[in-house]
Amino acid sequence: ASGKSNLIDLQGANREVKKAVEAYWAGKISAEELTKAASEVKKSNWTSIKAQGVDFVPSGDFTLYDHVLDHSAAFNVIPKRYTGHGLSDLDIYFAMGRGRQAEGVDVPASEMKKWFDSNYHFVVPEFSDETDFKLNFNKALEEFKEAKALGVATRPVVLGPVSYLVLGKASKDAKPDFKPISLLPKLLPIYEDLLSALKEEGAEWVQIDEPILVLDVAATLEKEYATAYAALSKVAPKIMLTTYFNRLDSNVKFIAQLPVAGLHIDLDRAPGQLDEVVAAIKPTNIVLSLGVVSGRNIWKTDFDAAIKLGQKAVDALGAERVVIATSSSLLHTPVTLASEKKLTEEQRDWFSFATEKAGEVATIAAVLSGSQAPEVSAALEANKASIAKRRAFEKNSDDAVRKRVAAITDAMLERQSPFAVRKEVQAKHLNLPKFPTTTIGSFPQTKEIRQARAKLGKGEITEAEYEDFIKKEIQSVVDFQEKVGLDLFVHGEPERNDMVQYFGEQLSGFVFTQNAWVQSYGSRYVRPPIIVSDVSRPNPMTVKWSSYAQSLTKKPMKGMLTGPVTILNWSFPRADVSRELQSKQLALALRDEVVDLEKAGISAIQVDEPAIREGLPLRRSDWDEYLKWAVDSFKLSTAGVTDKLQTHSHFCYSDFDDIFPSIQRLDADVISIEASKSDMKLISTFKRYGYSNQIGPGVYDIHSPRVPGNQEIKDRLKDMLTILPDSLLFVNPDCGLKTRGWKETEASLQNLVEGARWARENYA
Ligand code: THG
Ligand code: ZN
Repeated sequence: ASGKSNLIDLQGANREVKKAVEAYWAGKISAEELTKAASEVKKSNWTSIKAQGVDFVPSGDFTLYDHVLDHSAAFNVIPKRYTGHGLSDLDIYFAMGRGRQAEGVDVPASEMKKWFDSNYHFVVPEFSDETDFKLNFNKALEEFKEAKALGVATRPVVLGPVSYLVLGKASKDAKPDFKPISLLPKLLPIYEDLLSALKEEGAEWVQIDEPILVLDVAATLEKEYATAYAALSKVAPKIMLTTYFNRLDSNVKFIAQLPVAGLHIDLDRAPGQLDEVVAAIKPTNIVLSLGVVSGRNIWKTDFDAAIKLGQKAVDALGAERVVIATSSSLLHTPVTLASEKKLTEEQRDWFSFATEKAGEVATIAAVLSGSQAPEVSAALEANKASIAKRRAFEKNSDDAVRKRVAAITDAMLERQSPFAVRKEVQAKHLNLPKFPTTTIGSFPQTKEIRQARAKLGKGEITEAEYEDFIKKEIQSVVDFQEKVGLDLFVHGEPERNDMVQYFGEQLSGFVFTQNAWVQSYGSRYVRPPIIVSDVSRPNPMTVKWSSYAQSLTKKPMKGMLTGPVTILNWSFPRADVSRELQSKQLALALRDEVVDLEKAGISAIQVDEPAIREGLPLRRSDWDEYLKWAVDSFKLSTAGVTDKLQTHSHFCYSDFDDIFPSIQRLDADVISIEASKSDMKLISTFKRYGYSNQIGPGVYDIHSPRVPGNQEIKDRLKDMLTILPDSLLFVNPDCGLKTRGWKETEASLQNLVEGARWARENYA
């Protein structure tokens, strides 16, 4: 067995790539300086991974924005709206990722989608029969050479042709029945050029990612896979066909027949698939790469368990046919534990970030190769001790919390009365006009707010001074909403950094990092908190701010919380208990908060679940189980109130077709959804299924600084009202305003309020 690791895209321990990219956008550094900064990060990745003892160091996976977008740029999959403006190739690339509005150019960003079940977003390629594939540049080759010049032999990584096409979508001008996969014959020659150039340059292996192989849809793509890999294997270096995030299931039958030299499987997510995969490839010469070190969590690998799996494969296939690897790209984990100065020794000993994981891969591989080296034995012993200590800690359950979870009843999940009754009660209590206007919760997080928080962190201002500052911010957000004439107010969330971080910090059972950033999209990063033990709420979390905000106005103030499923999905969860248990613990903590908010005089509370869709298992056969506990958790968190309390929820990026009955089952009084980009398709879904509660499909897209025109908003409302009953419609933007500036926020919301007034007059 030999070491290996399929890292993608480590962005530098201090977010060097983010900083350089944003500096480039701001015109502070040149394209050359950006390239240089990128090279530094690549160099440090290659050398540090190699230093950890990994044999197969990946290259070609580095990105300035998104690795799927890199393929689109390289393959000339560039929608026409981005060309012809005289932009450089680099600026076209960024325009596709984030849009561009400057110097007479006004193009929106391409659509982004969640990357499988992760919190990473990729830029969706757009295809049609007009797509004119060309190899504009060979990034894999360039980076292979760049690493070679530094003395590091690497294994280039590319996204495979079938996954690349299937992850994309038909462009707006494509003919109605167009399917991106129909372009495979046209795309394959591009891959052949790319791969044969790698072989000529001396690459022994290439890693070709085909993550689609873990989805149900792969079963319908057997022919395409056979055609593609028959063609590619003729010209490519040895192909390591790489899958991750789930099990291959029956797809393994055709996968084992593909002419590839290696197959990588995820044994972190799906350890149970090992026997079946081994049996399927045993008669072939395929090398099996075992993803035993998790690319998705931050827990130290249990070497004994990993070695057991590895030994099984070695016994069946022989050591020369087994490779040890991380389960997936390490894009989803922070760069290095070395940056964490505030963890206790005990906590530090539990974790392993990307760099440390590369070392784990090397050690496990060394053990399986029969190494007797003293440092290998020492690492093995140290791991045993760490794992034992963590297991001992895991026994410290919070009995009160466990008992409370065990005592959850069905009645606790239901509101006192059905929606139809609640709607009447709330109408009287809240006294909102028809077509009520509201926002999703956050208002612009200005530089001043970030600075105040930073100053508090550094001790440059006192807690009291910080609170005064936040109060002033809330006051000004309230004044603003009075002035614009909104109906249901929010306090603006100036006190929050990232919402998940904010709630995690106030709940017990979480641990925080200083620098454990993970890319969410482009130059945007999040720092997921880590759930390490049973979760509970020591004190009210938001009551102080919400009731202060309510005291400033006669308009109803919406309380603002993040839901249990989203907190779970956007944290690093524990690995020793189920996600269901963690979600229910979070739900009980939030339930207490919701009840306390009502007691404090708040009459509407929004519990956001933007991540409920992304947490959906990748295989349909696993959906029901997830949806049951996910929906139950949301209901548990919101159902402890009287009929007077109006519950809201918000969902981002939601493709609801699949999970509609679950959205209905949440039984929120009002939901707001991101609909402004998906052209009413989403709203039709609600019509088709007959959604019965109130709904606010976003009337404009907040992800861009563009101000929606007056008429544009009226047109949207008109469209919506052809589908939705007027008594159910709320009027709101499609997401929170935190990343926006005040200027466009004011102009946009003025138009929004005007739109609602117009609707009131015309749909009386
Ligand atoms: N929180 C978390 N995950 C998320 C979102 C979130 N995933 C989906 C979506 N929202 C992603 N959107 C963003 C938007 C902005 C930022 C990150 C993710 C952001 N990040 C700052 C940055 O990169 O500069 C750093 C964070 C900060 O300063 O607070 O602005 O809302 N968990
Ligand atoms: Zn949103």
